[in-house]
Amino acid sequence: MKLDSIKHLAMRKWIDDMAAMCMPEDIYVCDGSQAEADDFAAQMLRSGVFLPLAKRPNSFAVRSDPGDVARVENNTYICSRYKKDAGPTNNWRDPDDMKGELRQRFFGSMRGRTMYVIPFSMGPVGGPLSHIGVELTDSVYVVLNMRIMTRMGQPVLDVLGKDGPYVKCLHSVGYPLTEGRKDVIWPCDSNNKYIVHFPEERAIWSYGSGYGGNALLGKKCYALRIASVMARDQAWLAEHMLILGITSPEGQKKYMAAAFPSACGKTNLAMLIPSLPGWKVETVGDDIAWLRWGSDGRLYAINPEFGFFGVAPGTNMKSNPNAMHTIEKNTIFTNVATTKDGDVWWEGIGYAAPEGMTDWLGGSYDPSSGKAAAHPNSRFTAPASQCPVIDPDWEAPQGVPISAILFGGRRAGTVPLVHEALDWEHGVFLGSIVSSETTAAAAGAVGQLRRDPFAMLPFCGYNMGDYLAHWLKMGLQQGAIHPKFYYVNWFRKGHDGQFLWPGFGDNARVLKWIFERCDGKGKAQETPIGMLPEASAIDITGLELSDKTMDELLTVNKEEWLGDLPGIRSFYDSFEGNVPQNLIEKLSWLEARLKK
Ligand code: GTP
Ligand code: SPV
Ligand code: MN
Repeated sequence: MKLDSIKHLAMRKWIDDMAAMCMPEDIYVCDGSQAEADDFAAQMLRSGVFLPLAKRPNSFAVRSDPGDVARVENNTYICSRYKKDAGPTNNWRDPDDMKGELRQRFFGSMRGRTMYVIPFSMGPVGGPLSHIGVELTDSVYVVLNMRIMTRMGQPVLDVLGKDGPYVKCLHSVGYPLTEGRKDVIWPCDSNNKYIVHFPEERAIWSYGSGYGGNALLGKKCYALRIASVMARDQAWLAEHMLILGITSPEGQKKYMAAAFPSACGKTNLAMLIPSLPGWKVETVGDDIAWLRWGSDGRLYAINPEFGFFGVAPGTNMKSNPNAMHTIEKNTIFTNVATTKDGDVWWEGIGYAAPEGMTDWLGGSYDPSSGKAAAHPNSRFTAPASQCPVIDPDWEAPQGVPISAILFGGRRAGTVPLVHEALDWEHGVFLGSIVSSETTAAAAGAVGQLRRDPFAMLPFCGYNMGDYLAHWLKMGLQQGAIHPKFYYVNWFRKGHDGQFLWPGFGDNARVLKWIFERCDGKGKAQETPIGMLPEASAIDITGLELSDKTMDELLTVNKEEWLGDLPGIRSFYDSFEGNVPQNLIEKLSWLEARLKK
């Protein structure tokens, strides 16, 4: 579509201004239609960026630049007016200084390319909990991924009308095609990445990367970092949470949300097939939840996304068959290995690597090299509607009512399989002390333990101390029917270094206990850290788990917990008085209980 099709004059002016800076050869407004997407895909096939996959209709594989494979937290900035509003866990720069520096980067950055205008809605178009954004990008890969991940195109412009509010998202891969410069498969400026948020202006400027959360700006940049600020201002919550519906054999259904850090099991839990007969899980979302109190006092959640940008390695017909079916067609694979017969492959796909594979770097795969064929953060982008267990209410504009909120992370020790908070305030405390070992979802070392409150450490668009205060305040809402809070850990290891808990479909056994607890049933005993299931309360029929293993999974090791407290305390201290007093007192309360 031509730029004239935009009736929103302020938006036109913004696009003109950004184009004057970035100097694209052309501007194109995306209508979001299938025909348009087909044209783009054909263009990508012709240029060799997309590799066709004979085994999967309308699906493609893409290899990124090896220097652009994950989110870059060191290059991610929250440019609020005051440094204090970004807090100690975010990189901060003065917004004007940063704009000045970025203008130089964006100056002429789209030369020789088209600037695509992507109007997108986070949440069902026009829904009461939905919000709109417009991304300007010089990457067709981004356009095609955004079309899967968000509701995109003309219907969004229609909702905006002549003057509706939207978040301004500017993205350039930073690889202008100036005279003589040839395009490459994965253009980027990998040594000069900037993922920058201006929360007061509700704007995002992203430069130099084409990968995932760095470039698909509706996802982490908007739906978490900018939305968390909107949510603080407007009394709602923008969270790094999956949403699932779970139905008991008696036909009773509850919805649960769960916050786990990146690559810690959200997609898997959201689509799990319970190993317990008669139980059913359905998916509302796998990564992000926007929550708000409903008029009936319950907490309602929507999934603002339209697709899944899921971790490929480890996904197989045993661990996550629903994901495997979701990605049978209409899927973009990034940084996986490809097979001779036109399919994809990754570590943990469930069968041996076929002969003659090409690895994620484009070389021939040598199994004896010890190197991975797929990048550990290789991903699939697939429409949520293709998930065989997508929840019938996954697009309900008002959301689904949440009965339980789970926190979790990768902890080899200390944290038991599951424990329950005593109340909302204790629940917020549990969320605030989540810690997890780092994964390949972000550039940097893997396996390092860090504190990651609410799995939001890299995604909170303001001071995390204020964020915790916002959570406490949300609980004070008059007439609110509070969900219950849980802290789970699927990743506890035994002395042999093996996971103690089978995980995946067997996580339903823990969900069952949570379900029962929400109904005032399910046996629990009080411990210093909260309510733990009695050993017999977790249904392990059909599992070969020794009593000793269950014991290990469900004990509170006071020494280990006491060993964790100094780290929590110094994390709290780093906020220089900005962590709510109630939480600081909860920490002393926990210490006293552990020492008793
Ligand atoms: P992001 O998309 O980065 O936010 O990740 P995510 O939280 O959705 O993680 P995902 O479900 O994709 O899982 C990441 C990795 O953890 C995959 O390799 C999974 O196979 C593995 N995993 C998921 N659930 C479990 C579990 O219950 N136990 C074990 N041992 N591994 C799991
Ligand atoms: C995460 O890192 O939590 C993701 C992947 O979900 S990305 O979209 O790259 O942020
Ligand atoms: Mn995520």
